[in-house]
Amino acid sequence: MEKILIANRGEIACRIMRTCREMGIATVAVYSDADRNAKHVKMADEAICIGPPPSNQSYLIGDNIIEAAKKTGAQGIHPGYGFLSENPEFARKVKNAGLTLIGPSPESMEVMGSKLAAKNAVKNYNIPLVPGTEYAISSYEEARTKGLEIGFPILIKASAGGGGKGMRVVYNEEEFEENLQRAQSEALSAFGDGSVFLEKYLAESKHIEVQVLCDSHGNFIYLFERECSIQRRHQKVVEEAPSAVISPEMRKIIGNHAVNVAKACNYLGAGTVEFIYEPGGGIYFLEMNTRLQVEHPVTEMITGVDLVREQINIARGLPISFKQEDLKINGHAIEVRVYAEDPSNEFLPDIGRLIEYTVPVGDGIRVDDGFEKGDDIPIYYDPMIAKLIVHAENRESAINKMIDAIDQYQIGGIETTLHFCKFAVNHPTFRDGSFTTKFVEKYFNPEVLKINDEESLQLAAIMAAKIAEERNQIPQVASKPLSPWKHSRS
Ligand code: MV4
Repeated sequence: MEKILIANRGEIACRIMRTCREMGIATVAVYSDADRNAKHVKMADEAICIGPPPSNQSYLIGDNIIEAAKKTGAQGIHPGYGFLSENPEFARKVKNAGLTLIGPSPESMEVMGSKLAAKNAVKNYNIPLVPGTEYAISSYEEARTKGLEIGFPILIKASAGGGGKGMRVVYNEEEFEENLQRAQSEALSAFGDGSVFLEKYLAESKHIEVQVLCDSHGNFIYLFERECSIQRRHQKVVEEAPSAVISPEMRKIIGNHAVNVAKACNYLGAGTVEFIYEPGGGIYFLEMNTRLQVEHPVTEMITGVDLVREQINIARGLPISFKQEDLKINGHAIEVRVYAEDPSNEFLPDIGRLIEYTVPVGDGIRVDDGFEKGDDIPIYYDPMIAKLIVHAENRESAINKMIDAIDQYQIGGIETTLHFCKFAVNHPTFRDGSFTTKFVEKYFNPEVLKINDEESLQLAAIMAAKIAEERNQIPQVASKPLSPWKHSRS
């Protein structure tokens, strides 16, 4: 494999190209009309336009992407995350075109794409599952009988759902039947599959996931866990590795569970096995994500492994470059996601031009981004513009480094979630590790960010006074008025 097409955009396309370059592999970018001048296009050796801005007319058209690979002579396709990355049909088409998809087989994607099929696949491996049904509910009578056995609160989940889509919490029998019907019809219209199942709802729990790598030589390796409990509407905000609450003994146990889940679906490449952990209770397998994840850098920071390099070598038929015994956890890493959203305005996407953009620098600071100063943030895609990752010798130093890095990060022209991220990592509940997936709901309201705003206002007042002082000493030069803070949306 000497040339790889990256079937993605933004930070992840840039991230993948960085490793390709280090490996001496040529890169092909694909782009929509909205991304003509994007960073990932400039970074690539070659670039091909695959359609108009909406992703269902460009980044989601598998045939056009395969055509672009053939035309440029790329032998491999890296799908990144999102878009076509977990689409078994696309994986099959890539194979049939004589190309290599850097990812698992279409069969693995199919099994893990269905939560019920996934639960069935792991049956013989003694993997702990949340109390619930391992089959689709066919009638309310059946649901009621099973539900009373499980006990409220109950979570109704769509088998074909993912990332929190198609979930409904039921607190008592009275609201059960209506919620069941709603969940089934929502699942049918959203995924074309109305299958739903029941689980005991673990309200105050932690999201723990284990990174795995599997090669074609029978090696299955776990690269420890990440904790991603701080989420907002199923969008992760803060991720870290390792988790503050997983003991070394438990780490081994869940690592082995994760490897067994991967074995159960004949997995190949990089994957993530998701668990839910109830502190003081159990830890249970939820689902497997058959792609490279957004938060993979925190695992790279604590293990020293380049996951994209391993993915590419595995796709080439090479073995993983290390053994399980070679791995150890080095320090602590935290990632925050920088979204072009306004936390004080219900997190509405804030599009516009990056008129100021300076990334933090320093030892153990990594920024994975897909934009440059002067770029316009398009409205058509995910609003995540960058990931800020820090690595330090322990968790407390990592938190402090993150706060310092956030303070250094300068973004003007659009609102971002950076303030919100600072609020989260600086919160006592984050610092002491006791936070759960309820963190944002419990502790966040737009008022908490105003404290920061007042600080900035004070700072702005001091700076304004200083500038006025300088202007009295230096002859004034006429300049066009330009607000550095906000650009019109036109
Ligand atoms: C759960 C759960 C509690 N109990 N399952 C959400 C996404 C999907 N990957 C699995 N998810 C969850 N499954 C049981 N039985 C909690 C979550 C969950 C969550 C739920 C509500 C609000 C935010 C959440 C964040 C992470 C996980």
